[in-house]
Amino acid sequence: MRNFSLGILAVALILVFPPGTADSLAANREPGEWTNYEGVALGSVNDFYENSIGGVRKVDRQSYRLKVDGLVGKAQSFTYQELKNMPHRKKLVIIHCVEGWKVTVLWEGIPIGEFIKRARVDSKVNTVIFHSADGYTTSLDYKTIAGKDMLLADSANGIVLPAKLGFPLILVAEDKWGYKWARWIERIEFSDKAGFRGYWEQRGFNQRGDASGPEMEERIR
Ligand SMILES: Nc1nc2c(c(=O)[nH]1)N[C@H]1C(S)=C(S)[C@@H](COP(=O)(O)O)O[C@H]1N2
Ligand SMILES: [Mo]
Repeated sequence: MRNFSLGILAVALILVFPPGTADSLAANREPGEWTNYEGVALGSVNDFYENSIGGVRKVDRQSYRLKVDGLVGKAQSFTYQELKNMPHRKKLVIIHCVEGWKVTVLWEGIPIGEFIKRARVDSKVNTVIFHSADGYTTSLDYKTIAGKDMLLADSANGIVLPAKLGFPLILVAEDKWGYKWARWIERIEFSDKAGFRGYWEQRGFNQRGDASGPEMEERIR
């Protein structure tokens, strides 16, 4: 009788709490994270595999400044509060890392066009270089980033961008490999140095970084 009841209990527990269901995934989400957007299931900010060059940075909200400079008519500096007050847009974009994982996230942030407008970018500019608090750098072609009006996101899945994902700002480098998604951005440099190679690009990763294209540079050996 006793073994029988235990058996029933075990079956009942498996029925109520099946292993590896949506519920156990949801339990790993940060409080307040959206799970769906316009019918699309979102991943979680906790689905990222942490692999930063110098570990997660904790950027101080009060002393933080975003510098926008280089070949511009008027260099800019923004506090966190000033960034929050700028126009924001939402975009649903999947991030793909060369290591083989991807996450679907609803990003919200400031379109790069807002910075281009305020800084009055020079016509000689062909490259945008991102400088991050951990010394990381990466660059994107100016026409691509301006054409897609890429976001500098300060929010992911409806919550404030977590430190792990790059608080206060991550570049939502849509259609580009994860290494183009600069996190903890503290400087946006408008440049004419198309040959500038960032941290991973110097180590052989493809300069264009198209997620549909090669991971490694083919010409550099
Ligand atoms: N500042 C900074 N940004 C960065 C990185 C980094 O090390 N430092 N890593 C890049 C890489 S390789 C990826 S895939 C994405 C996500 O990084 P994660 O794999 O550590 O989550 O952030 C990108 N942005
Ligand atoms: Mo990556």
